[in-house]
Amino acid sequence: LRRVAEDVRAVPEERAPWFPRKIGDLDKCNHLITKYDPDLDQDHPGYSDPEDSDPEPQVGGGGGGCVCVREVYRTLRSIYPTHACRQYLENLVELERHCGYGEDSIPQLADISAFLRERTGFQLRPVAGLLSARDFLSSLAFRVFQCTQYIRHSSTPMHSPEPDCCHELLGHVPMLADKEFAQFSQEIGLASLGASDEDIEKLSTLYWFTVEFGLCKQDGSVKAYGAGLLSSYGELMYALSDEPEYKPFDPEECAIQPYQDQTYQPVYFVSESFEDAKLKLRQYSSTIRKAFSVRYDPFTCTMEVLDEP
Ligand code: HBI
Ligand code: FE
Repeated sequence: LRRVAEDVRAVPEERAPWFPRKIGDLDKCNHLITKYDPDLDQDHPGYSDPEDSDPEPQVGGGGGGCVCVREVYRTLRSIYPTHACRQYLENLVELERHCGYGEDSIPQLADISAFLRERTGFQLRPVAGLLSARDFLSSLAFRVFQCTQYIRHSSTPMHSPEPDCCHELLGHVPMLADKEFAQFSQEIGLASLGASDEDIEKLSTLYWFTVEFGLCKQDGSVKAYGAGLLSSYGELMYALSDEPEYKPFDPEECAIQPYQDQTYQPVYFVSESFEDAKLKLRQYSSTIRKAFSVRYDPFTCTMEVLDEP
């Protein structure tokens, strides 16, 4: 009997992993991973914080600025005109005008979410920390961006090991207000639904080198559109210097490029345009083996699943 049970288990799993089918299912996409634990990781800026001291202010937006946020904003803002892509700059100005972006305030998540909805239909949803790649990517399929609200440790204003609200609001939000980029982001999400762990890993790497650390050509020079770059003064300067290696964006190659999150990237991928990146991603996604295809219905906020076995 035991042998039979083992034989049965050896049959490859046919069913695709669970995935959200309606926007409310995102309530179940909340698996946090503790990759950077301030209690255990000696390199974490919060490592030596006494247990019972005041934690960093858990600002849910809407508060006055703090010294840390002011420094981050002021420093980064000064190099955006030369380092950020055109779409980023245009949207940042809009966010400064309409959503209270600036060095002296932390805008409300709800206001930014309303702004994004009007632009691209993206909405922000608060999340407590780093999510599993599967959960994080699947929410993009619904044009939902899971957004942290805490602020980085004040001892390291220029760096945070985990995504914090400076990274989300300064790195991601202005790009999510661009139609072409929003479409690109959603399509990574759609490709991830029901994908194998191996394909999630590849899509995650693709996400890393585009949405987080992507560069693009613009008016004869190279500019940044990746959120990891646009929220890190040091890496933004480095990425556009002559130190790192550049490769033309190719999803196949990008998806298996080794990366690390401890220091700057040794290599960056440069897209011709968001339109071009989107078409290449689409071609790549069509090679991911899945027994079904999905289509998002924006009227009902549900996934239509086609050809399901
Ligand atoms: N979780 N909250 C949150 N924010 C991110 O930016 C994020 C995440 N989980 C995984 C992730 N990013 C990426 O590194 C990819 O694995 C998708
Ligand atoms: Fe990010």
